[in-house]
Amino acid sequence: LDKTQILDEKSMQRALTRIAHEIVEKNKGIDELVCIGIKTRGIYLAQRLADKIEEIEGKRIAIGELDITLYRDDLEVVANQPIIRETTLPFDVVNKIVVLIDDVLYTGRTVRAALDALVDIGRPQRIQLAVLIDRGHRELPIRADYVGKNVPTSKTEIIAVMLKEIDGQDQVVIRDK
Ligand code: 3GP
Ligand code: 5GP
Ligand code: MG
Repeated sequence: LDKTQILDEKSMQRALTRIAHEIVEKNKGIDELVCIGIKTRGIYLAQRLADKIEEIEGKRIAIGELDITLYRDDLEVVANQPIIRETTLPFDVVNKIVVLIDDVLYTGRTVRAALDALVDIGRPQRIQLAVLIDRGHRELPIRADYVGKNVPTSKTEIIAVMLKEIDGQDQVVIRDK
């Protein structure tokens, strides 16, 4: 099983630090800004970005969670229709600038489902997307505003995103399934 490291702990931290700065710069501060993490690892990435933004701006932004389940047989098959399982948003999204955060962007269907859920809840002023890895192969007209690293992949490759909070270490590796 061939594995190649794409990000180590340091480079992951640097990528997240850069994205935090980009978010603050693009939005000219953090007024009305909220972060929403998508299911497991996006939630930890949202917390880390909020930490970094707080270091930069001296103020904490609100964080929410979206749990999106994909109908699929296994990891190799990303099915057609992701559904929203649980949503924890301790704030009103109306007129907010919402930054959605996920670990990996692939077909774009997860993000589309997240957008659907969001606009059902309320009408944000603006929605942006931040991902740690963009692995290509989009099946919908969706792109990220903030990208940790673009990683061209074949469809048979799998990107493993490991975060200290759940995996005991920070790194991203690419491997063939
Ligand atoms: P996450 O919940 O932290 O995002 O989908 C369950 C987990 O499996 C996800 O973790 C995701 O990182 C991981 N995963 C690895 N490869 C794939 C893949 O090809 N498709 C999907 N949907 N998830 C994958
Ligand atoms: P999409 O809906 O864009 O096809 O896939 C995005 C979701 O599927 C993300 O939440 C991500 O966790 C997961 N995903 C898709 N491909 C990969 C991959 O190669 N590695 C990991 N870790 N997650 C993936
Ligand atoms: Mg994910």
